[in-house]
Amino acid sequence: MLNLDGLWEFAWTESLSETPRYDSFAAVPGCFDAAGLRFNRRGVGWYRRKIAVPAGKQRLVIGSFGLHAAVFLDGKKLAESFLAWSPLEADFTAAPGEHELVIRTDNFIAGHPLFMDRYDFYGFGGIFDHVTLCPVPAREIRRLEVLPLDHTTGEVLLRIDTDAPVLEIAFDNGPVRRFENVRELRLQVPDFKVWSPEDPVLHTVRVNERSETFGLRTLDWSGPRLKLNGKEIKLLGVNRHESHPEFGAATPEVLLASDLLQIKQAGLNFVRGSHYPQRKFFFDMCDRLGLLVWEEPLSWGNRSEELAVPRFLDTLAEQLELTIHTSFNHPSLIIHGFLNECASDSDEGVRAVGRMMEICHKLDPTRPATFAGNRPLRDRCFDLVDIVSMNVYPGWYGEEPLDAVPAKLAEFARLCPEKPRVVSEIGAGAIWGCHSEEPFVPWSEEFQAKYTASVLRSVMDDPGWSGVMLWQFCNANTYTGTVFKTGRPRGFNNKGLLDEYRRPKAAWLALKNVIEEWKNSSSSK
Ligand code: ADA
Repeated sequence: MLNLDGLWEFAWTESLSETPRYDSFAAVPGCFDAAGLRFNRRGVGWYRRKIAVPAGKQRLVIGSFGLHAAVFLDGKKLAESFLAWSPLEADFTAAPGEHELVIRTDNFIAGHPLFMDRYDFYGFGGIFDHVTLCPVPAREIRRLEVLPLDHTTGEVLLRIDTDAPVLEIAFDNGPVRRFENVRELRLQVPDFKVWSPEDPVLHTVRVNERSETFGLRTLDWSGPRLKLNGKEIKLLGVNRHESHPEFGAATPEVLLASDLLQIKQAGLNFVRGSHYPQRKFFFDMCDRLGLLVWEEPLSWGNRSEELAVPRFLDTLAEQLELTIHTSFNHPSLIIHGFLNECASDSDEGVRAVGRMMEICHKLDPTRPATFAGNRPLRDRCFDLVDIVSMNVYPGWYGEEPLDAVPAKLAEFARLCPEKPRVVSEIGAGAIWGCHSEEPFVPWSEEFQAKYTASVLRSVMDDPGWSGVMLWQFCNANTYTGTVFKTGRPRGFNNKGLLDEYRRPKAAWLALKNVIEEWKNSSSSK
């Protein structure tokens, strides 16, 4: 595989129809509108370079991009996608030798099928992840999915999409076994070890030229509590955006790794990738750290009118399918999500959630699926989902005082008692460095710290909750123009437990202390 990251020629135009003049340079991966010359601007970033193409079929892959991308070889369009934050693949054959490669990305919101201008996170432009080129074998293994069936016996189901008549299969460094004309196989992983957050052991399986890493672990959501490897688990985690003031959504891997390490080291076991697909590096890191993940396609607060638009729904369904297939073998991925805070109290909501649930169940029977809803008392979709997920902000939005948080959470925990329930979002804003004395005022670090501790204690002490995902890990770029009750000072959603430069606020320390106390008290019981 050839990695094409590095220095590319760059052009900027205000519209898709203008001819680019490559009078500049840009780093790949990189956002073009996060900082510097084109900060906050909407337009088209053209990336150009020469590549040496070998003989035979090739596949160019862009790991992640925003918001719309197209790939051109010698001026001919090979592929185009609106599935922002997902990988984009372009297959081609060309005469061996040097060719001109252009990746055109734009961050226009108008006309985008999935991204709307009122979303509470910034729609960055650029190439967010690696660009690679690799040869495609004639009878390639197009897809190799490992479904862990039983963590006590090590049994897995392999689903293989290929035209190859003969399959040579090996686990880890074990012996190669030969199979003919099979597409699904139940096999026993030799010398298997179970994957868990405490002991995240990975296995590999190779089928012909393709190798996949996976973990042996099972999930059970048939009763009121979520179980991992047969044991009840409480998910304690954060929501996280791919966001940084300088790098935008193209967060460097060193930063991504440090974010995930901080989450793990704080004693948390969960991260929700809000509100779009996550990069491979993110998952590789979570697999190895033993962090559990919720992933979802791009969507946010969609109203019933939007849920009735075929282009919106079809594109969402397409991205959900791609996301499930792309992340399938990562053991850290335990929940498929979609349609954050959609109009789940409407007919359109019921139809849209029903359609997405069908996709999840069809493609992946091994994981539960859900959407994060924000209208728990009038939701009409709870019957459809595997886990009931609630985004609730008592004591922040609305009239309740901070002290009302435990009672409100206890009330929500009683909804849908037959299914596992999680608080998929909850949080309060704070400006880093803004302090107050008791009684704590909103926006101070102390108010947020008290809020966070109260939320965590309420969820940990209540067997009705299978988990909580605090909103949010760190401050994230959004729009200053967004009108919300309590505003978005400085163009950031300031509910981060850390600020946008990952400087901890008092709430981060409070969180670590509460978790420590909880772990000590549970181990002494
Ligand atoms: C919602 C939404 C988040 C964020 C949050 C907030 O729950 O899902 O993306 O906007 O509200 O900060 O108000």
